[in-house]
Amino acid sequence: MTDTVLTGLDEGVLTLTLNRPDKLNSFTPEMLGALQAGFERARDDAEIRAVLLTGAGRGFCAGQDLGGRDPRNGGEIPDLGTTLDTYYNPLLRLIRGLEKPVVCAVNGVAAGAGANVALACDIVLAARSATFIQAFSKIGLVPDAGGSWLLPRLVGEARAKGLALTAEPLPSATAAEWGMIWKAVDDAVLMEEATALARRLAAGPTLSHGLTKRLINGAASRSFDEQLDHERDLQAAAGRSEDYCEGVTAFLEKRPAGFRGR
Ligand code: T3D
Repeated sequence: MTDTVLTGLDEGVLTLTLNRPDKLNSFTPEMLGALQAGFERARDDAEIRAVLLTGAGRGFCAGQDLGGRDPRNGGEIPDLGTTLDTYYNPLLRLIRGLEKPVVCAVNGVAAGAGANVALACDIVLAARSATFIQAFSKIGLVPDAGGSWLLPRLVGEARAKGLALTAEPLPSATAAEWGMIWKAVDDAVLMEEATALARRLAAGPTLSHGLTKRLINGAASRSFDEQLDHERDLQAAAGRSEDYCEGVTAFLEKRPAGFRGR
């Protein structure tokens, strides 16, 4: 892993920090590769029971590094479908498919694919100073990184189209009011709150958190009937976990549960 994404593992939480602050952490291929490697590590390492994603400096992420897309330098513009296939889509699939909670601490502006990577995380906290910008239309592109799927589901079609077509910055407090993110918090306490939340989740019943994420991620594409069947199947699996036995025992013994994530 390179220093464009910093990593740290503490109390079961893998923290991934986007680290190109002078360019508002805009994504280079190297950085996207490093981020993908971080999420693969989270998927494969049983010690990791939650991920915390954030950015260094005053921005969270300004999307694709446009320095690498300069049409003036005579070079060929890459096929953007190929870059999505190579870099963004595998990353988004990893984040959504990871059966462990992913908390995102949006510390400043989140634009383009940067906004949509944040929205793909499970619980998004944002600093009050942060804004979300569907910047794509400003440069003649369409929303990507899952945004065209996530946005209408999070905020409804009218607001999704408004955000995507105008590229107006949405303040984090409004994003929270609209249900686009979990909450907006004072800048000074963002990392404290996000870290505490990620640690709490990492100490929780990881298997059931993963199954819950699977249920909710897929709910929009299933009928009510299908979802009831899916709940039945996943509840049966959760009911066979060590953490379920521990949870019920702890309740009956009137003590806090000591979940082990399996
Ligand atoms: O290409 C593909 O593979 C397809 C995938 C596309 C996915 C996408 O994400 S497309 C959308 C790309 N992102 C944008 O269009 C956003 C561009 N940035 C901005 O509009 C503004 O920077 C912000 C609204 C995000 C923040 O504005 P502000 O005024 O707070 O900061 P700034 O002064 O514009 O930026 C600070 C520095 O970061 C500046 O560098 P400098 O001049 O000090 O050396 C600026 O150039 C740099 N920066 C910001 N965003 C990018 C960037 N450099 C490269 N790429 C960026 N996206």
